[in-house]
Amino acid sequence: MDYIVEYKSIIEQFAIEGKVLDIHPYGEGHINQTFLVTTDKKRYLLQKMNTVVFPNIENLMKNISYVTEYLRGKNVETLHIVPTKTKELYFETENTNEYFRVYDFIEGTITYQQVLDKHVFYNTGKAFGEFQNYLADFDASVLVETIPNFHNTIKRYTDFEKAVKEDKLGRAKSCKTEIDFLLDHKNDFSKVVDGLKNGSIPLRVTHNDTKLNNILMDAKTNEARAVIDLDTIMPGSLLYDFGDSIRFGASTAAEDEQDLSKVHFDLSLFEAYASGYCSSVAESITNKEIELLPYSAFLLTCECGMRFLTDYLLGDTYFATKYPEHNLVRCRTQFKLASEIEDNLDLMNEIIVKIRNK
Ligand code: ADP
Ligand code: GN1
Ligand code: MG
Repeated sequence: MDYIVEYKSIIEQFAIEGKVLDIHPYGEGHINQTFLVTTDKKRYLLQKMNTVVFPNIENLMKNISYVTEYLRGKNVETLHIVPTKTKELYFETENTNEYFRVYDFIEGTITYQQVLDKHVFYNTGKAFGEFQNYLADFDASVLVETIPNFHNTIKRYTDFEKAVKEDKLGRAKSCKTEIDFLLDHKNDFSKVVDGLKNGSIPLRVTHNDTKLNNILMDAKTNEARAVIDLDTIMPGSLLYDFGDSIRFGASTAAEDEQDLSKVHFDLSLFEAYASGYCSSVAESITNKEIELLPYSAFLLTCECGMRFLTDYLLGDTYFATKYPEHNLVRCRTQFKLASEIEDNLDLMNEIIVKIRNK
């Protein structure tokens, strides 16, 4: 596809500097379509937003605008929305109802798809913890819940059961082991939902999608520069953010590795991230949250696998996929990791106690 032909008229709706030289797909996100735009002056990130996932783009962009302005007010490096020439936060095409936004490309940074160095993961943990601190006094009432029940694992489980029952595409027979894994763990998914409900876990403003490729690291120093992908900033639990980082980053393989013998939960990566994270949130994290940090890694890994499996059963309508079994492959890595995490919960607890007593 000639991306310049396809998207030049779109990018020109925005208040960008310079003449467009190149446009091509960029990054490994599963939700939006992302393009790197190069002009003779600057680089930009153009995104076609996913309206299946985010039906209310106006509220979504208002959320991001509030959060980024707030962070900038604290001198924190963050996404910079490039408005349209008519000063809107996004552009909607006239006939096809496609929605686009543009950010400044944050130069001199790198995104990792896998942890190659423990110290980088420590830095990531520290940065996501700091991000939690920055959001601590953000007024949650201005935020619209962009995806209701996003991390409501119980609701996710009900959706999964429904997808199995309907089995629209006749795929359930090819994933019996994975379905059984979830049925066997049916009673293990409620601790955070219940804790939020009964008040034993505090409701905070959280990122909710803290995987490694949603943070930009400085290309020279490997220090964290900016937390990105702010689409899911909503009220939630700190445990969602911690658990999701571990599920993605503390694996020895990619999220879609087909050879499961390469996929393992790495306890030393867990320790690195937890050390960084706890060093940032030491003052604000509650005892209950500390107690549930290891469990949150298990929970979020199961939940993500459950979501991949549900999408596979429903015909891949949510996550971007590159081949027909892609969601099933992703689900398998998550369940392999979840089992190993489950086996390591005691050791993970000991690590957390050690970190806290340092
Ligand atoms: P998705 O919602 O599909 O995950 P993201 O917003 O995470 O999309 O963007 C996809 C990828 O694009 C990120 O993982 C990152 O590598 C890159 N990216 C996004 N925004 C920027 C930015 N402003 N500057 C540099 N890279 C970015
Ligand atoms: C999606 O948008 P992206 O690729 O950073 C998803 C997350 C999943 C993740 C799995 C809005 O994240 O919830 O954990 O894929 N984002 C949304 O890799 O659903
Ligand atoms: Mg992303």
